[in-house]
Amino acid sequence: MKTKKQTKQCTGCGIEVQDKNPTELGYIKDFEQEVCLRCYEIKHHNNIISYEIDNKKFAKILGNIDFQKEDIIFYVLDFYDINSTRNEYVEKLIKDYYLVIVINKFDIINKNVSLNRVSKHIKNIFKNSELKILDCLFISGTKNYGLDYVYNWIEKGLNNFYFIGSSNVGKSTLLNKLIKHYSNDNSDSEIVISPYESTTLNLIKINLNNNIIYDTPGIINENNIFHFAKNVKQIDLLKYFEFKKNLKPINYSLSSNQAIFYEKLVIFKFLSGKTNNFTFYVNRNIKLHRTNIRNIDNYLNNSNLTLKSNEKFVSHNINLISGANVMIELSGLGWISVQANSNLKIQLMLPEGYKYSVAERWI
Ligand SMILES: Nc1nc2c(ncn2[C@@H]2O[C@H](COP(=O)(O)OP(=O)(O)OP(=O)(O)O)[C@@H](O)[C@H]2O)c(=O)[nH]1
Ligand SMILES: [Mg+2]
Repeated sequence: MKTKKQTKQCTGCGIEVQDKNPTELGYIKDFEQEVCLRCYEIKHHNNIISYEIDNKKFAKILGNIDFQKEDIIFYVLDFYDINSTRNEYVEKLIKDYYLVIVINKFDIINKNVSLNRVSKHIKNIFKNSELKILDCLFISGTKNYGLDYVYNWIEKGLNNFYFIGSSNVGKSTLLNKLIKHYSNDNSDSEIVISPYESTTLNLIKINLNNNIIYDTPGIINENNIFHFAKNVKQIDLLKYFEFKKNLKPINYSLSSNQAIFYEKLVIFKFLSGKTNNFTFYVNRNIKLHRTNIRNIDNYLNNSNLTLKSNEKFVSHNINLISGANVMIELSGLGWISVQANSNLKIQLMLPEGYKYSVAERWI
């Protein structure tokens, strides 16, 4: 991999390096080093040094990109969190340019999921947007699914290519894989990736077989439940949200007045209706617990994951008519699918400000 540098940039995150202050981003001891202290720690010790990172800077960096008409943007979204990893500001910036939607992390779901249904869902999501969508790809950067589809676009053009999307959707992982699989260059330099937010800090320009590709910093998805959650140490907290294994849907046949807890982060209450099946697609690290609505207070006292102390629950009612077949989407917590066999009243207890959505069933 070659990066052309005007000033010296860290090859891991793109930040301009400096040798003055170890407590500021971009620190290197000596200018021969390729990566800054923060990237070194992530790469070699799986440790994040916490710095003040201004998310607004990333918006500015993206806003300053001088896109050209013939450029192609890969708009990367996280399959587990398609709605919340979309970003209104970013979509305004890229609406006049050609883009390919890349739904990453497709490995988290069983392979026999119907691609037709998922594709239809994506079309529905974007049906009212002004984006100039050329294609939609389902891929997995970590498991190498669909890399060819991405590279086919790159191979075709003399354009610049940009990988854009919220923080943590896997842009850098994907770029590293493209370099590893398709580059004729033997450099072993890699962009640093991590499960922490804001890993990439600036544009990183890469020459991939004479095609110019840019990795970009991602804006944080503030709606992810992760931001409302508290655990003893930050590192522990992350473990609940990382995907080491794929999703295992959990079925519950619930009677009215039963509730499912996602630890102490979200409560799903089935208020009324005939006994009904509900399928919860959630990261295995988050434990679900079923109880009667009457026991809610007892349960809330004994949970590992809780809301941050200043957060409180707000209730939202969802009424489904008999025959409805929907998925409720919770950012960072996956989906609940319901086929209503009678009229159902459901209540979600969510942290204040946290948004959910309901869509026609797509899995
Ligand atoms: N399960 C799964 N995890 C993935 C995939 N791609 C990336 N990840 C994980 O997602 C996390 C974020 O990956 P990055 O490549 O650093 O994400 P990014 O979009 O570059 O993030 P920023 O640099 O913060 O904008 C890491 O823990 C990756 O291992 C994928 O296809 N499947
Ligand atoms: Mg990155």
